[in-house]
Amino acid sequence: MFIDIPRELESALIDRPLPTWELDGSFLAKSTIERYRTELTATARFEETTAKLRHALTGEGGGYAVLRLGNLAKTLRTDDDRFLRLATAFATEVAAVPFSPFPRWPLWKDIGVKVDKDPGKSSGIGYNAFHMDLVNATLPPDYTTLLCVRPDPLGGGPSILSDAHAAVTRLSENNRALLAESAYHYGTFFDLFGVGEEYKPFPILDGSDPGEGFVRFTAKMLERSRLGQAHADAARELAAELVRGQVSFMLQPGDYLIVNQRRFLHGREALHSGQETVPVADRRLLLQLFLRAGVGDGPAA
Ligand SMILES: O=C(O)CCC(=O)C(=O)O
Ligand SMILES: [Fe+2]
Repeated sequence: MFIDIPRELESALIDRPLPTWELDGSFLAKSTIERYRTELTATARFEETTAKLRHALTGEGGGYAVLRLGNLAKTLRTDDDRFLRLATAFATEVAAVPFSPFPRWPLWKDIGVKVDKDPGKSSGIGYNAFHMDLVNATLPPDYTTLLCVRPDPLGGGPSILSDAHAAVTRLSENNRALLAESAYHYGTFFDLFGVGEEYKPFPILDGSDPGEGFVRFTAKMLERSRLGQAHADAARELAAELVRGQVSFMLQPGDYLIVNQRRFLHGREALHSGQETVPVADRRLLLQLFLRAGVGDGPAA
């Protein structure tokens, strides 16, 4: 699931600066997607690399990929827009439209480290349990993507991933039946674009095939939502199966993790203790971008 960029593609990409992107509402403009595509499809080994990426995300047993953009990041600097444009161009090759569900945020959203925040939530320092992003929206992003600018300098915080449908097949029929009931809820829903309506309460399983429907789950609800006993127990079983099937790895600078939310759930182990001693500017930093599948027919919202 790790995809290297061939050397000749790397050097071609460094020599081919992409223009600034434009937005159409909260979606990347179609004209930008077309422009990036024309610029890059002519580049040696680009199509072969993006085909690998699509296969990793949607092929049998697949559901996530890490595109290793580290050499490009080093040459172009991760805080340079040129590098972000390339990452954005790769994202569109997933056959998806990048968008920002948060009207007040730029297309790429910072996930830094905040020592005062709920440790189990985004940018907290603790264990970030298995979840899908925007779980309580009727139409969550098809893909969530995380670009690593800086890993935890103290060496913590490996990413965790688990095949959600595989975990579900290991549950008892009784638990699966409970998870299919509209008995779950999580979080707040406020001022979001392109992800449908608030879904509350929702069923975790909706009976659709792997790769089609979501396993609409966040283990964070076990601590933070009031759930009935039987439904909570079934959700706890699912959380345990996700952990049993997990893979984990440390994102390196320039690694671009793309997760197909219809197949895999993601999370992160705790950062190393002592974050308060690390200057803010040196702490772990990721950039997050969401994708809506279905290119060609414009933004599906
Ligand atoms: O910090 C990470 O690696 C994951 C963050 C995450 O999943 C989120 O913010 O939704
Ligand atoms: Fe997440």
